[in-house]
Amino acid sequence: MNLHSYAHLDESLATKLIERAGLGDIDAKVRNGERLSFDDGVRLYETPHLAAVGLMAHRVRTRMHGKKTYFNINQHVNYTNICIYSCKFCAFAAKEGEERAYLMTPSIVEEKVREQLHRPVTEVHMVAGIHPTMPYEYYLDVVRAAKRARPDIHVKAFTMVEIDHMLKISGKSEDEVFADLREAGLGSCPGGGAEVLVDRVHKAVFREKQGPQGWLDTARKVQKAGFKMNATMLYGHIERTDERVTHLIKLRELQDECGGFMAYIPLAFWPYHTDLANFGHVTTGHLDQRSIAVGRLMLDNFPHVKAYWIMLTQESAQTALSFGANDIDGTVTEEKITHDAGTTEPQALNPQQIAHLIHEAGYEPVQRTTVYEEIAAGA
Ligand code: V47
Repeated sequence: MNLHSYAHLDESLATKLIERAGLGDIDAKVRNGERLSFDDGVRLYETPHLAAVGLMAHRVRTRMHGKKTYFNINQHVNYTNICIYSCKFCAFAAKEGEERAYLMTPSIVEEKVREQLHRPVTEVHMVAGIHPTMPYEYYLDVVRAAKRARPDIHVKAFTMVEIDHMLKISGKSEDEVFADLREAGLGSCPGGGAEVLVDRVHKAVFREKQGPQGWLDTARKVQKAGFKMNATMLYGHIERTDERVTHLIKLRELQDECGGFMAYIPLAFWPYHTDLANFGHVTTGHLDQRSIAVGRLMLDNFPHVKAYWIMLTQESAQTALSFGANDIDGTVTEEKITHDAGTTEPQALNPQQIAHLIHEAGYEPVQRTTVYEEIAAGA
């Protein structure tokens, strides 16, 4: 039997397993490239047959990306943890005057980026709390500082919550703010702050902060202004299955309209030191893999699904590559948000460690830029 017929055998076994799981109708849609419905999404989240869901997602991933698994060499800078909001899931935020509160001046941000000049970093990822008093110019200066330290770096910064805040305090039109950000050197936006795009969850765990409609409206503005961005979902706390599916469908609709999303990133909730610490447990391996797989299957118009190793853990992120994920994020360097909430993952991985995780799982590591251009090995 040659390799080709083995592949056939695998395919027919997979199909049989999916049919036995009672998911043949969804599989037929996936194979024909048909869009999955809300009810399909709920079934994918609720079926006990996780392997069948994973196989379907894996087929989609393979169709789109083969064995390629993307990563980048990046650095995180969380320029302040001082935040006017008190989201129940967040252990990172602090109030002014607290011992752990900090604020980086633009020159500290510049220094942080300079510290990594000996590494081939291509992206700085900057998100932070919503500071009560820093003026609009501060945000532009933070971007300018990163670019001053490393002019060729891609600045991926500011969640929709931060962008909305800037729009409000700038005293300028939306067009002017986006022009200022572009001129300062902003390249794209990360996908944080979406949490779960459903009013019930918003009221219960992040009521003071921008809600579902606000996040979507700001994302629309950002994409219409020509910036690419990512989208996340914070899962594994109080959200219900139907709410997860609603979240995915809202993202899918916005992508149909604007097309500016690059990756979907399900973020596993870490409860320690948060107001939801009584949860007492982290997400399960089952829910982690299912979140990746259902995201891949529902978000038929998203090019990439990212397994963010810091929140998933390296083990779960590696497994996720066979459940629909085709990206594992990057080297990171000095992550604070998940570490404040209790992760025991390292602060950073080097490119060799990332490539090892990907290789060992049977995939091909491909270094990318923030916007998914491939960087040739040794470049
Ligand atoms: O917006 C906060 C989440 C986000 C916790 O776009 C928590 O490439 C888990 O969005 N447990 C920030 N999650 C991180 C983020 C991100 C990370 C990596 C890559 C990209 C990208 C985006 O983290 C926040 C919030 O949704 N978060 N607290 C917690 N205790």
